[in-house]
Amino acid sequence: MSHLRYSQVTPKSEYLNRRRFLAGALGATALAHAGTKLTGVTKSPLSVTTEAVSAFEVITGYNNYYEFGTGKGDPSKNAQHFVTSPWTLSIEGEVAKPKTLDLDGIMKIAPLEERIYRHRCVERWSIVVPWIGFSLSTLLKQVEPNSKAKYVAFQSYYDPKQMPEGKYAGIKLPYVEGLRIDEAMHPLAMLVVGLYGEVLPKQNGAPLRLAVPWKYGFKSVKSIVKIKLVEKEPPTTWNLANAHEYGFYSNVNPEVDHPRWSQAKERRLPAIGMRPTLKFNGYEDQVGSLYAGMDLKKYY
Ligand SMILES: Nc1nc2c(c(=O)[nH]1)N[C@H]1C(S)=C(S)[C@@H](COP(=O)(O)O)O[C@H]1N2
Ligand SMILES: [Mo]
Repeated sequence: MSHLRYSQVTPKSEYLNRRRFLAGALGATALAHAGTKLTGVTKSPLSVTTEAVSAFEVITGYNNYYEFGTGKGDPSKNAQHFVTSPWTLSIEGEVAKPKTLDLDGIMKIAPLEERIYRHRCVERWSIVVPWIGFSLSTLLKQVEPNSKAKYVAFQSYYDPKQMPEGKYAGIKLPYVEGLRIDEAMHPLAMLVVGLYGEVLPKQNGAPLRLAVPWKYGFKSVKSIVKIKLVEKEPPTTWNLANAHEYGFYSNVNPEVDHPRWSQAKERRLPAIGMRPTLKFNGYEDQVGSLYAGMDLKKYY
């Protein structure tokens, strides 16, 4: 039912007309919310239900995406001409059935679900996002990991021509990330193709990004081109940049401070005031057992 193809989504012109009508009635902000609508999306029980979803303008206007600049407003400004179609995703490494997928193939990995997740950046801001996608585990099972597959490595797209600001980012690109295989197989770990009912905006990591809601935001890698099952813990961008400040695990934890600031509190954008940060970002009941017996100060 929601095995959507890009060709099956509501024609953009029709959607835009509706949006223009609303924009006329409500003012200019509604026009910013004019992406390609995704249909046949079901609501997932894995959602946060009690907290208010952050405004579209906040989620799409305040971003970290260093390939397009280091300022929070840079990605929404600089990523708009980024070419995300055609796209090729390869899933390879320690698997029985490696595959490469185009955009249609990516949209057909699994039925699309809306999941409202908290997103907590290591810099102490947070938002609540209605992501659209499916569990990463669905894709991993399709390629049949072998017994050597202990970790999953992710790689972002990088093209200095399309991403000229990346040269001044101060981090090594392409952006790379990783998860332990049991973390990657956890149903909360999500591959994301949309938000707020629409195809993922470029500044949020189109066409495909990760959302790992119990970890700091930098684990949720954007514009994914490669997923590789590997035997050893893979290198990760922020750990390479500063191993003292950013570990491989990076689970949200109010009890483990960043060397330069406390992680006990956070700002829920656009508010200024601070609220307490929850252990595993509020997902302890679901994911706590993954880390049973681990020293969370050592494996930060
Ligand atoms: N490729 C890539 N992925 C990335 C980043 C980045 O700079 N490049 N920034 C990370 C950080 S620090 C955060 S907090 C989230 C931000 O996601 P958002 O802009 O959709 O809120 O993306 C993560 N994924
Ligand atoms: Mo972040």
